Amino acid sequence: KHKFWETQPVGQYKDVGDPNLPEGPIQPPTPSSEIKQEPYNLPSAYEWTTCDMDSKETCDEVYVLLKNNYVEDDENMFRFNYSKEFLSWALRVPGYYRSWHIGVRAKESKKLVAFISGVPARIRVNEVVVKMAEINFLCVHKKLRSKRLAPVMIKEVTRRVHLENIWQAAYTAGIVLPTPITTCQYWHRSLNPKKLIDVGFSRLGARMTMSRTIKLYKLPDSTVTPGFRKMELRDVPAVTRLLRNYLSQFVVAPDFDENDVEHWLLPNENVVDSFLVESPETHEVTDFCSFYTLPSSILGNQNYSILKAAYSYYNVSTKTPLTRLMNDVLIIAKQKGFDVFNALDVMHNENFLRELKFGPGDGQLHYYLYNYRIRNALKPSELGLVLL
Ligand code: NHW
Ligand code: EN5
Repeated sequence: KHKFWETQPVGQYKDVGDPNLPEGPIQPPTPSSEIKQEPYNLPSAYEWTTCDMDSKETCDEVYVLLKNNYVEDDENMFRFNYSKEFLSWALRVPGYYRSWHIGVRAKESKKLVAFISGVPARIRVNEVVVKMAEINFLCVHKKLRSKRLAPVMIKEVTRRVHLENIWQAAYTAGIVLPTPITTCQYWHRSLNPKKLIDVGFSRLGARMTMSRTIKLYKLPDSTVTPGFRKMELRDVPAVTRLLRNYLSQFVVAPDFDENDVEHWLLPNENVVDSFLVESPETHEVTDFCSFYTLPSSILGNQNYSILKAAYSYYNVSTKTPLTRLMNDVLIIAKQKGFDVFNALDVMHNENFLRELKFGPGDGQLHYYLYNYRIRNALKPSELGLVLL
């Protein structure tokens, strides 16, 4: 059934629940002399290119490829439209390898027709911190689909990750592959219900009018928690401590240091927004919340072309109840003009989703590890990792 994935060091369906298999790497590192030194072969009309994301032109080419060919919902009404600033942030992370930003061009026209990327990360699985690649933005131009190009791209990124002496990876997908470590549900909180209904993102509920719906989703004009403010550079040490302590309770979570927090969580306009609560009495940072900006193109609507979506990222509550913290973040997202606030049922998100009027979406997100077996599938609430 999975001609490619059957050959890869990932959890296989036949092994699910086998108590004799140990947790950890599925296969040992290949001796460096045995790592293939040349790239894999592409069909003869295509060639590999390393995408220099420092170059405006290259960043623009990747942006356009993804804008026209990346992930859509199951009814092809919306397509992710990651911004250039977002791609630059997501790919140029602390310690990144340029060689892991891999494109495929048509030899003749030099047009970029496919892409895959990896970035380095330290991810803790139970007690063990593992150096991994986070693989994302796998995309093949619509006209080149179903030609088995994706397996070649995956093998090529794997080879280049191995060359850096890294042997594990983490990735997510909307489709089921062998074998998820957990499956998460997308939830959506309407901020601009009229537009969401007009573009077909959402529907008028049974026995609901538009004006009742607008009233249902109304939010206050300003945040309510005393000491709630935007995160600043000087907060990096305190946020790192707060976040490391919080993430330590999950089975799988990133091992963030101050450098990582500065990159991933310091506010970056139109890319990532972060807020915290500083106690008005003690000036201690007690709570933290964040979201990233990922608009979608609206395919074939007369009136609207972009859906502005915010995605819940990392949130930590120690003093302010999580529901109150997230209500403040919804207020901010509404103020900033987002149409919808999305979240997965990871970490403690279950505790606020229903109360804050999120509803389940029609999409799921499956999480995977490459060359690392875990004993038992996790519950989404045991997962402390959000990939972009
Ligand atoms: S998930 C988003 C993936 N991108 C999209 O959905 C964009 C729209 N679709 C496309 O561009 C986030 C194409 O449909 C793609 C497949 C390119 C998806 N993950 O070339 P063929 C990520 O970026 C398998 C993994 O004919 P295609 C995460 C499929 O099961 N495998 O298909 C990426 C089949 O194998 P099988 C996927 O439609 C993680 C084979 O590809 C997949 O023209 C990558 C068919 O290939 C997916 N999303 O192109 C893995 N979609 O065995 C990283 C399909 O079933 C692993 N396939 O026959 C780790 C590597 C690093 C290790 C380091 C130690
Ligand atoms: C990860 N790095 O399907 C990338 N999105 O629910 C790969 N549905 O937006 C992962 N179909 O339910 C890709 N509205 C996996 C996700 C692919 C995109 C996707 C889903 C997630 C989505 C929307 C629109 C559906 C349009 C028709 C949806 C319902 C909202 C409603 C609001 C009011 C309360 C109830 C829910």
